[in-house]
Amino acid sequence: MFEKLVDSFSKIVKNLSGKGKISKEEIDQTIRDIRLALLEADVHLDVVRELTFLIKKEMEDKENVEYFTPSQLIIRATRDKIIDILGGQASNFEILKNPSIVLLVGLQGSGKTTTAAKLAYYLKSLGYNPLLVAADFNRPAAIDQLVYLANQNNLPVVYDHNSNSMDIISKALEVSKDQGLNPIIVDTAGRVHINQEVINEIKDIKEKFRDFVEHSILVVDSMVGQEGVNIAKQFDEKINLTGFIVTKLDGDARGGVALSIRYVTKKPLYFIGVGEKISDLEIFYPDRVVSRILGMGDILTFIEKIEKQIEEDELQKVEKYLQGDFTFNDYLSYLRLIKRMGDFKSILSMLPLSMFGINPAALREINVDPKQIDKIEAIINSMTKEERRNPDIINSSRKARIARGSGTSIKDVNLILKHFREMRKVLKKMGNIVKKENIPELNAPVNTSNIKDIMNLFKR
Ligand SMILES: Nc1nc2c(ncn2[C@@H]2O[C@H](COP(=O)(O)OP(=O)(O)OP(=O)(O)O)[C@@H](O)[C@H]2O)c(=O)[nH]1
Ligand SMILES: [Mg+2]
Repeated sequence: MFEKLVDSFSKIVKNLSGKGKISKEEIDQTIRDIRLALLEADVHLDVVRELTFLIKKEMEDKENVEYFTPSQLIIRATRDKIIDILGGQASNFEILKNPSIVLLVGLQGSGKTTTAAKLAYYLKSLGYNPLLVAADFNRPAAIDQLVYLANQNNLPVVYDHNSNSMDIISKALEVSKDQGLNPIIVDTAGRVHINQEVINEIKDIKEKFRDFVEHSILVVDSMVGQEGVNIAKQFDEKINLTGFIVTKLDGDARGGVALSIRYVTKKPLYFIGVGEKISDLEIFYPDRVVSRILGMGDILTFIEKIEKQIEEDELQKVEKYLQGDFTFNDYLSYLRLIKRMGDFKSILSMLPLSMFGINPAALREINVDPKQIDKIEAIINSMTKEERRNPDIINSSRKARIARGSGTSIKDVNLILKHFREMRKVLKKMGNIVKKENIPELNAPVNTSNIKDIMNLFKR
């Protein structure tokens, strides 16, 4: 799985290794190589466009160039941006209803029946008592296939060759109630193409059992390549899916469908099928997938070390702020740091908060919207050098000019000024406490609600 990408990326990195600096042309060439590598691995065109755009931006970022060599930069950018495209973290497959129906749908041969059994087996290992339902009345052998898999693995299954999909699901609901089995995993009929018949059947099931259907999962065969994403999109538009499982990744050297489905549909890829055995179903972990693709453990570790160093450099800056030396330029680099790190948590962990009796865990919920930061950046960029150094000179006519220049409103500018002043005040206050007592263990009181208010500004 992903062998093609592993191969391409190792070549791309090899081309750059040993280089201390690269030209604009070399960046462009690298981006072209990445584009080709992704396309050859069946990654969807929309995803290829977005990824190459983001990776290029990251490679051209002046701050990055200061810290990383070109080959490190490319690995780092690729790692971060693919993880972003994949949604960051694994999507948690939750069963909240009781009874809960999990519908598995998909084209013929995509792996529905096998996956139904695998999913039941997996959920059983978590402590659930799942119930399988054979609701594929298209092909008589389909029912036998599920029953066989269920019996082999000690999984309860409801079936009846002389029934139909609606009745068998009703029956399963009764069994689930009588025997305390949940969730109910339904194997549905596959078709060669997406047609009205298959759509109607699923729609009818969803309608009739609407109180219980918690998941409608499309099972997609990785081997169908780019087409898999189109199938996913069409199914989703017609029957509103809750997520995906991509199968047969073990036999596919490309694997682009698994990398594209989430970005294109904005719905989670919960699991991947990685073999024919009952246990060959894995949670889709974006970071593990990316480590596998890049396959460069030692370089990744080295990059993490540098990132740590950057954090330490930032910590030194914080000390400067604590001495009251805080201008809009600092504020801007603060914001950029926040944007780079994605949220406020990392910044908070760098501030010696516990020293001031503030529990960093209490602030864990705070997140920053990067779009909001772009807006604040625009405002600061519209200030003159003098205004940035000494914001107290910003009067109403200057405010109007700044708002116009940044395409924002005076209200926005006021909000940022207020935030800046409060931040400066708090930093100075922290600094004074450190200076006065000169011992780190002190339990100095600081008004924590004030800090929370400031942090909350970013939440809007
Ligand atoms: N290698 C591999 N084979 C898989 C995987 N998932 C399913 N298969 C195989 O793919 C074939 C088709 O799987 P099924 O589960 O029967 O597919 P289906 O969607 O139920 O097919 P229909 O009922 O005919 O629509 C079987 O031979 C499975 O063993 C996987 O993750 N890896
Ligand atoms: Mg089947």
